[in-house]
This record gives sequence, structure tokens and C-alpha cells, in this order.
Amino acid sequence: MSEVKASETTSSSTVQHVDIAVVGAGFAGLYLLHRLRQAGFAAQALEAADDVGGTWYWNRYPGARCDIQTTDYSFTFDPALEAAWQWSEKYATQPEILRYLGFVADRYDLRRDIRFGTRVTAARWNEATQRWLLTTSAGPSVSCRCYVMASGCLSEPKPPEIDGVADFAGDVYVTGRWPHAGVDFTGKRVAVIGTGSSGIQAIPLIAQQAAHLTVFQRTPNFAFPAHNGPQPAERVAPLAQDLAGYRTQARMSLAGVPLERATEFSWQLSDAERRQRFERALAAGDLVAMLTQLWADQGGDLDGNALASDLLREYVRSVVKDPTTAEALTPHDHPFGSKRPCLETGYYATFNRPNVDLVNLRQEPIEAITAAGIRTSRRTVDVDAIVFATGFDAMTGAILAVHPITGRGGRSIDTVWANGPQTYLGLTVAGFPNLFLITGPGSPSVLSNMAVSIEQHVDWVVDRLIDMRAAGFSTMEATEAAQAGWTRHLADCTALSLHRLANTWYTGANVPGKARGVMPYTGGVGPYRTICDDVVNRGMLGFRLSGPNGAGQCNDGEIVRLQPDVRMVLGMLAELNLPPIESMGAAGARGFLAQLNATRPPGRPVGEVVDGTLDGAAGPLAYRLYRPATPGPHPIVVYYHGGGWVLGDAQSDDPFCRDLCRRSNMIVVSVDYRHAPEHRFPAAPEDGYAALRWVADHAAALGGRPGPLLVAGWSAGGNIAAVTCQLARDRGGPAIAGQLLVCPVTDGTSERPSYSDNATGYFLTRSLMYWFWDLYCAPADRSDPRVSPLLGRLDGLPPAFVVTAEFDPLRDEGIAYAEALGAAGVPVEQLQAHGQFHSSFTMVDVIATAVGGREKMAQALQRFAGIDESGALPRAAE
Ligand code: N01
Repeated sequence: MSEVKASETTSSSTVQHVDIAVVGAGFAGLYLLHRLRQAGFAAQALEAADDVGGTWYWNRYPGARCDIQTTDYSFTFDPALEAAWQWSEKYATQPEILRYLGFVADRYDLRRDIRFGTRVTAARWNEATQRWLLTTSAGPSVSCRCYVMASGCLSEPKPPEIDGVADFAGDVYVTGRWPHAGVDFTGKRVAVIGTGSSGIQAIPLIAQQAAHLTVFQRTPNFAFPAHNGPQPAERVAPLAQDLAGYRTQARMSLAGVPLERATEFSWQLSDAERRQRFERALAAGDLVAMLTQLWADQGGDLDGNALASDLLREYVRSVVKDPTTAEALTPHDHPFGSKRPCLETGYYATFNRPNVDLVNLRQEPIEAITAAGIRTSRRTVDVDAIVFATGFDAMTGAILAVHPITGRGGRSIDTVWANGPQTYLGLTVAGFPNLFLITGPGSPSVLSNMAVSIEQHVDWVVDRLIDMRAAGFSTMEATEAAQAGWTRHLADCTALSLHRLANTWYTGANVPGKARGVMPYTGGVGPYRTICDDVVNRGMLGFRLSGPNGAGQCNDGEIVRLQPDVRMVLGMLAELNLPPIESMGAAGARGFLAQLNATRPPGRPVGEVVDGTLDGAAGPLAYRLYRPATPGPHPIVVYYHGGGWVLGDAQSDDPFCRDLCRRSNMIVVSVDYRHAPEHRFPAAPEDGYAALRWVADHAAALGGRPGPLLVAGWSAGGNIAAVTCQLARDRGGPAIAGQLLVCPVTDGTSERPSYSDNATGYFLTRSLMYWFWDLYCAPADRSDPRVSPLLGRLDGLPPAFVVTAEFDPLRDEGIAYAEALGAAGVPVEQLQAHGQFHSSFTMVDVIATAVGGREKMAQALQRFAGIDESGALPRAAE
């Protein structure tokens, strides 16, 4: 796949033949051309503008700057280039960035492969020639094997969507299409519509020039000072000391900027400590710092986020003097970070100027633009000029709106994407062979430092083209299964972030009629990079490769089936390369577990935690009671910890018990039981039952609500909980209102497929389970229902909520138990958690994707206890 560039004249038109056509000559297009040329491909870029620059060519409005520090917002592929260019400011201006891109184009002599002033008007895949044909607005059409869209995420301005623009007698400007000669607003009455990043950058400078400025704001945005100036020493010094290390760290980071994330949770910090961190981030004037360095739960948890949002609101009030204006400028409708926050330079202070007014469109929407100005539902504002800072049809706009793209079978991409973009890795689309998207929907793109993401995308695509050429393949196409898997992975990642909770251009909500859904990949730059590399290392998983003479290869499948945080945790565990737990002996394993638990986040506060002693079957046992902060009496849950009957105690399951207590608003009594091998079967279930009796007898003294208890347990504790319910039924009580079984052991006599499906790699291994079994009881005992509750009589048991995890050897016996309970007439609900592993639910504040499952568990406990959705107890029980 290497041809020289050639043009030929056909009967109807001239066609230029190249290996690769690239759309766009911004950051992405330029680096693509450089890499493609280095690799020996004949490449042609097509660019609508008259010069290089992409977004920095078009966005020339006053105040336009980058919002990622320029040390990071630069090409990194060539250290000589890095040495040859010095940025003058922390956040470079648009003219400086444009000069930089021009410098890069000159340095690598890229302009000779760019056709400027040329739009692609249609792109069609030709099945017979296995090539794309691009028709263009000027010059010859282009026939290419591969078509790479480097057209940017924010390059298609959104139409004004307001009636009457054509009637306006004054001047109309759009920030994303600003006149090259600049605009002089001196003496003019100006309106700016829109307060996103563009508006917030432009407004202070327009206000300084205009006679009067009226800002029309629909939604206030979070903003804080950029503190622009010279590049900060703390950023430049590490870069100078270790350029390669700095860049590597950026590539493996979450946002493409090498900053450490906060690891402490908000509830671990005092008010003063939180304020101190906030002040530090405010002084840093750095988006990524403010988004990641306050506390660990600021980005994914509404409570943690609210603490940050409140401090930012306080900042607005501290600057804006008029309280009504300050309130109108203060965001309340979205969590901080869910919409792109802005860096401001004098933005809020601008509203203290006598020549600036704010119109709150939430209170008085715009009705129309007239010849004289803007009419809202309450007034008419006459102006000489209107500036639309109303944003872009983001991420898909430049792909869908610009020209029809027709793939295999004549299917057009806008039909395929009618319900939202579908991609594999954000790089490719099933049904569109050899079409590549740089920073497309489904990639980290706009949620990252674009420079880092662009380089990673370009490298990945060009390396694949080189690989294909070497292997004799000429086409590459994502499979439907891989794409569907990626879509699911995106949804899993999105569930972890708060981006889904805001109406933004990230979700398509800013364009009327556009399909809704978070478009960028929220899982982070580093994880994304390792996934792209995994695709290659696993034989181009999810791609169909084909070549001349019927050559082909397809290794179909989904690249990520685990939940994103589970993938991360298992990856970290794998890197530790720990010896198998079963090789440590019982005492060693207990010590190891205690060490592991010491590194995890502590559980969240509850009303009260009390340690005590209860009567077990053969002597005293420890218990730990968790009491909600709300007034009692509360229903009581008797909880049995996990650990294969060999390991574990109240401490090991402490965060999970706290979480259950908080979410269910119930007392949780985590009871110990004797462990194997010192005490083999039946010590554990007999202790479990004795503990239940003891708690029932002491319920009132413990502050519990009179009435039946609930039982819960995880893993081996789930086994004891299930057995305890059977024993309570057969031994005359105590009464149990419901059982929560989380990844329970239910049958020691037979192995189901999940044992081999998940034999290794998911922490609880088959071999570890064998070890537990051998320590716990003899094979002959395993058909006893006190060991294998699945083999017991199941009728007459309390209602159950059974949770199983997809990547757990115990998955199938949990499901079998739930089904058997149902068959025996026991009311049963199941949660079969996809992408989770055995420990997901108990790793509170580590596996955030398990929050939804834990919420469902708490709701099930409340239903068992007869508590309605409002949290009220039934009247009789009160
Ligand atoms: O666009 P936006 P932007 N009537 O969509 C309002 C990047 N960027 O060009 O929020 C009235 O954010 C709209 O209101 P609402 C950066 O990633 C970076 O400012 O939809 N108002 C909003 O206030 C950024 O996020 C830099 O209710 C209307 C505004 O217009 C992205 O580009 C600089 C309206 C649009 O804000 C987009 O920023 C600039 C209507 N019909 C941009 N329609 C840097 O610093 C929309 N609005 C690097």
C-alpha cells in the first residue's frame, strides 16, 4: 500500500490518487502528514481554510487562548521541535498558537501536501476498487485507500437558533468564525450571546472597548481565574529536568497532564483542610488542578462535588458586587466539571463595570432579534453589533454536517449514527472500512489535553497502516461486536462520571434535535492508551483485515468486558505480581489480607460504631455494630463477613458494612465466627446461627426495632447467611424478614462453568477456592446443607436478594441458588452484575461502578423490613 501521488483524467473529471487523504490541517492534520510522509505513504490533506491552524485559524475572537497550559499543549513527538520553540505565556494567545502551528508546518515542510481552500463535499467507499472517492469543492477529486478525518471536535459552529438574525441592521459576529482583520467595537453598543469558554474569554475585552455591553446568559458556567503570565516554574522545571519522563507521565495520566490526583476523600478532610486545598487550586489557575486535586470524590460523587461547587460559588460572590448579578452568574444546575469549566481573566469583575449589563435568559428568554437589537420577554435591547458565542455542533458536527460519508453497502454515516455516534475506540466505525477518526466520539479527546490525545491517535492509526502494509492487508474495519462492546464500555465509564448529569455539548444537548448521550470517553487518557495497545497485542481484536487475493484475518471480540474501575484494580494487582494467597498458609494469608486492607480507603462515617462481644456456639465472639446517624430504633441486619471461612473479620468488611448502614438506614451487626483450619465445619454455621439468636435476644438493648431481623453476607459469609436462614427456619427462629446474599458460596459438591471461565485473573481463583474448601471441611461433609445450602430444603425461607458478579468463580452457584429459591416458592430477586468481580461490592470507594448495586441491596433490605420509599416504617412497626 504505497503509491506515488498521481493525478489522472477520467471521462468526467480529474482524480488524484493517493494512499491516504486527510481532512484538516490543525494539530491533528499536521502531525498526520508528518508521520505518514515519514512512513512512506503518499498523503494529501484537504483544508477548507486558507492556511494551517484548524480551530486556531478560525477562533480569532478577542481573548482567545488555550485553557491547558502551553507547556502541555504542544507537540511532543520531536524533542528538537520542543527545543526550537519557546512559549511566551502560561496560556498562549490564539495568534501565538497559530504562529506555532505555522512554524511546525514550515519546519517539516508540510504545506506542500495540503490543498487549502478545499472542502470535501462527499466521501464514498467503492466496494469494487476498495478505495474512498472524495469529491471536493475545488480541484480534482481524491481517490484514496484510507480516509482520515482530522476535522476537529469543535469546528462546526452551531447555527444561532434565534429568529430574526437576518433582520438585524447591525453587525453580526460568530466567535468561531471571527474576521481576520479583527473588529473594533469602540463606541459601539454590543450584545454577546453565550457564556461558555468563548464568551467568557471575549466578554472582558469587548467590555473594555465597547460603549456598552449587554451579556445574554442562558446558563452560568463555573469559572475561576487563569492567572495568566509567565509559564510557572513548577511546571517548567520538571519539564526541563526530564522531558521524556514528563511527557510519558502525561501520556499515562487521566487528562493528558502530569498532575497527581487527590487521593483523600472529602470526608477525610476537615472544612479548613478542604478550604486550603481549594485556595491552592484557585491560586494555581489550572483547570486540571481544580478538577482533580481537591479530593478524590469530587469528580464522581455528588456529595463530594457539591463541596467543591459551593466553594466556587463563593468565589463568584466574592468578586461580583451586585448580589442579583452575582446570583445570576452562579451555576446551580450542574455539578462542577460536568460542563466544561472556564478559566477567566477579569470575567466576573467585568460585571462590576458601569457599561456592562447581564440579561438572565432563564428569567427573560430571547423572543427575537429585530432590526434594532434583541427582544426578550421583558425588554428590548438596542445594539450596533451582536456577537454569537453560542458554541459548536461538537464532536459529530464536523463529521456529519460537513459532507455525506457513504460506507459499505451504500450506508451513510448519518443514518448509522441517527441515535448517536457509534465507534470502535472512537477511531473507526463498523461498515466504514479504512475510515479513521482522530479524536472522534468515543475517544478521550475533549476531556483531555488534545495535544496528547491527537499524538496518540495519529501514532496508533499510522502504526496500524504500517502493520497492514507489512502484512499485505489493504483494508481494516471494526466489527459490529467490537463496536457494540466499546459502546457498552463507554456507558460503563460514563456511569462513573458526572458528565451525564448536565446539558452540555459533551452530551449533544446544546443542539436542538441532536441525539443525547455523553460522547467523549470518560475513562481517561492513560487507560485508553493501554486499551488501544491491548487491541494490537491481542491480534487486532475487533478488526477485520483483508487484502488482495482473499487474504483476511478477523479476531472478533470485545476489548473491555470488565467495568473500568475493576479493570484498573485487577491491573494494579497483576502488576504487584503477588504470590498466590493459598501459598501463604492461613496465618500468612491473614497477615497479607490485613496489609491489603490497610491500603484501601477507610469507610465513611456512620452515626456510631461499637465493638462488643456476643455468645457464639462455643464461646464468646466479637461483633461490631454500625448505627445510622438518624434517630432509632432501626431494623437490624446481622452481617457475616467473607474470607473463605479462613480469613476476614469485622475490619476486613468494615467499609461495606458502613455503606450498608448508611444506605439502608439500618443497624448492621457484623458478627464474627470461628475460622478454619483451627475450627473446621460445622463451627462457622453454628456460630452464625448462635450469633443470630444472640442479636435477636438483645435487639432492644442494641437499639434495634422490635420484629424480625435481616441477614446478609458476602462470599463465605453469604454461605453462612444462607445456611443461617435454613437453620432459623428448622430450629424455631428467630424470625428473619429477608436475606441478602452477595456472591455467596452455595454448593461445595459440583463445579459450574464460572469456575473454569474465571479460574484465574480475577483475584478469587479456582485454586484459592480449593484451598479454602480443603481447610474448611472434608469432601464427605460438603453435601451437608450447612455447607452447601443449595442442597438443603428451600421452601419456607425468607425472601432473598441474590447478587452475583460476572467475573467470579462463584457466579453460577449464586445464580443456581437464586433460581432454586424461586422454584421453591421463595420470593427472590437477582442482581447479575456485569463486568464485576468477586470483591467489587465490598471494595467501597474503590469500585465506584458497584455503587448502583449496593444501592439496590439497601433498597432490598428496606423492602424486606417493610420500609417504604420515603424511608418510613410501616405504621404497625413504629
Ligand atoms: O461554546 P459553549 P464555546 N440562546 O457551548 C449559549 C472549547 N473552547 O464556544 O449553556 C442563548 O461552551 C450556551 O448556553 P447553554 C471548550 O472546550 C476552549 O464557549 O446552552 N444562549 C452557552 O452559554 C469549550 O467548552 C477555549 O444554556 C445560547 C454558550 O452559548 C468549547 O470550546 C476557548 C444559545 C455556548 O457555550 C465550546 O465553547 C473557547 C441560544 N440559542 C472554546 N445557544 C479555550 O480556552 C447557545 N447558547 C481553549
